[in-house]
Amino acid sequence: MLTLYDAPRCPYCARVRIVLAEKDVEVETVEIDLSDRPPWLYGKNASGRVPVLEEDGWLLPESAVIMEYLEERHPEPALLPADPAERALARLMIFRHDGFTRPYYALRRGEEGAREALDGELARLDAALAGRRWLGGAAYGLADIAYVPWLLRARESLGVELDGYDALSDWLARLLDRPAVAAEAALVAAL
Ligand SMILES: N[C@@H](CCC(=O)N[C@@H](CS)C(=O)NCC(=O)O)C(=O)O
Repeated sequence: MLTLYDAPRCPYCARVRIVLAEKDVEVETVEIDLSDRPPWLYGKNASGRVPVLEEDGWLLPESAVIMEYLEERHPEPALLPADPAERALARLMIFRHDGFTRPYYALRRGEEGAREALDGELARLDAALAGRRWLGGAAYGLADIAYVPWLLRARESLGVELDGYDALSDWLARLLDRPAVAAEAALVAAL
């Protein structure tokens, strides 16, 4: 049995929640209060951060690594392309996610210039999606899941509208057709 140390408001945890739901993997969830983290969490992950996945005492932190682990452990349905070159490009998108998340957190902190920087990143994603249907290539997968938690939160709690970013808006609409992503959107709306 898998256990996920989880926090509803955490977008990194959302990545793992979405992958688990897509793969229909049974999981026990332990909700962590991020404003009052239990000391034992540091025994699961020295940084005290969530998400952490646990399987029979074996522990795995870091959302990007957890997503890859789940992809290999539960290969169906596939969330990475079969072709090695396409897989590498999907992984590159995930590897570079902080180009997007850095201005998102700067905007949350109210830093000057953050909105412009985030707009630049939205435009970059929009341009990428004008040329392909999904961030990782021809099929939905881990690259989309790696980004969508921040898009949902930017819309819901930072008032970031996607008007004017047509390809990005269409991508988000396609994502919201997926029950796993729609469930995350509902969770974000209830935060
Ligand atoms: N690189 C980590 C980041 C995880 C992370 O920053 N989680 C936040 C919640 S969204 C956290 O636990 N923050 C507590 C802290 O920074 O002390 C991952 O991808 O899993």
